[in-house]
Amino acid sequence: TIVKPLVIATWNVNNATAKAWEALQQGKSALDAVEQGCRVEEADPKNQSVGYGGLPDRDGRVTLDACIMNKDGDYGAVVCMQNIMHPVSVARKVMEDTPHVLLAEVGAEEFAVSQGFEKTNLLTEASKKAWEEWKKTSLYKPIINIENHDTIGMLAIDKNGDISGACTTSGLAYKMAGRIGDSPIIGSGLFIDNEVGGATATGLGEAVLKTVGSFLIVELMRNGMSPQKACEEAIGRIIKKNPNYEDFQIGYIAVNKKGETGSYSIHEGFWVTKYVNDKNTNTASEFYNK
Ligand code: SD4
Repeated sequence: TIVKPLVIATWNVNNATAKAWEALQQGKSALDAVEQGCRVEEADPKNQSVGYGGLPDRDGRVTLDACIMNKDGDYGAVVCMQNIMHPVSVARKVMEDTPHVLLAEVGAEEFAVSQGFEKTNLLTEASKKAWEEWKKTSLYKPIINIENHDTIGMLAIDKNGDISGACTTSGLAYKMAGRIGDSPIIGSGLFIDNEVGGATATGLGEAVLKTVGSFLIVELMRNGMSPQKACEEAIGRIIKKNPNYEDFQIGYIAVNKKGETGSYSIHEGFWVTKYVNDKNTNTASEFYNK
């Protein structure tokens, strides 16, 4: 049996999956659903890893990364963009209304403004305070599951059985200026192949980028692995290549064409939100480092 519609996302993001589910119930596409779902987290100042209220880089600038991918394998992304609250929607515009797939920094921001997006100061008082506190030591050592938590990666299957995905983040807190993570990069933070399934990542982007994690998961599923086993294998690659894996967290989620899902992380503490059969549930992911 094929499970549809379905929404699955990284971390505890019930409002976001509920919004995506609502879109699917209205008969909208999986693409609309993931965009609308991700916008909920982008607008939420309490989520300090995404959009408005995101923690800034070392110099106090909030720079956003996001991407989106549709059922036809089209992709759009923005990287290191400032002052625009909804990078996932700008990414969709890049995909649909430009001849390109990836726009960066000022170019992305100017494109967004040309498309009617408003400029907003994304640095909230709370995030500014956290940054000022951080500056006292300027120690760069993210704390697993605490700092750099809550990047949203979302996958959805609509009533036609078509799959789309999106991923949006403010990246690692106190990153170097210009640093770009895995989240907006095709195949790393997100990959969709509508014949096979989709995958998305959260955690230390550098480790995901080096193993092209989401593409790897989709290819493993293409070769017959379940979403769960494919996530485990992708985490296994990271463990093998990073003797210091104790120091960082990565979480993957995946879905296949049948609507089977999986998730796996290096450490305990990674949560997954799934909306299916009219129920929104949070599940603690299986993890490697027991
Ligand atoms: C990054 N993967 O920029 C993102 C961070 C993240 O929850 O996932 N935070 O590396």
